[in-house]
Amino acid sequence: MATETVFSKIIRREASADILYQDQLVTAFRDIRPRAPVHILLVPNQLIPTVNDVEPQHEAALGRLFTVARKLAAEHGIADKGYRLIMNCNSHGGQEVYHIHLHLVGGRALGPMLS
Ligand code: DGP
Repeated sequence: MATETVFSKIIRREASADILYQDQLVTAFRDIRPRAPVHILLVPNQLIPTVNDVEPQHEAALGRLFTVARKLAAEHGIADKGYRLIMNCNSHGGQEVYHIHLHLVGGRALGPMLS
């Protein structure tokens, strides 16, 4: 049984967050430590700890992360200049919260990803 993180509480609205979008599959809210003018986290409502735990039954929710990311990028005016989508996995990947999440980061030039 996977251990819940604060993201499950945010999804259930038991912990505060600036929620920008929610449906039956996914929730999107602003990152508490933004690295750029736009920094939004998109999470499946169901707890999946890491990408290593992804199964075919998760495909609908994971696909939804991208359609919502696209919508939020447009709404925040960063679609044309561009943005970065990042999903970290485990410690070497820099994952801190073990409930998978897609970072939508933009609003400034981000430079090379691996440096
Ligand atoms: P990662 O390193 O990929 O696991 O990113 C975790 C991100 O989650 C990090 O950028 C900070 C953010 N974060 C951690 N705790 C909270 C929280 O309680 N609320 C919000 N909004 N963001 C959080």
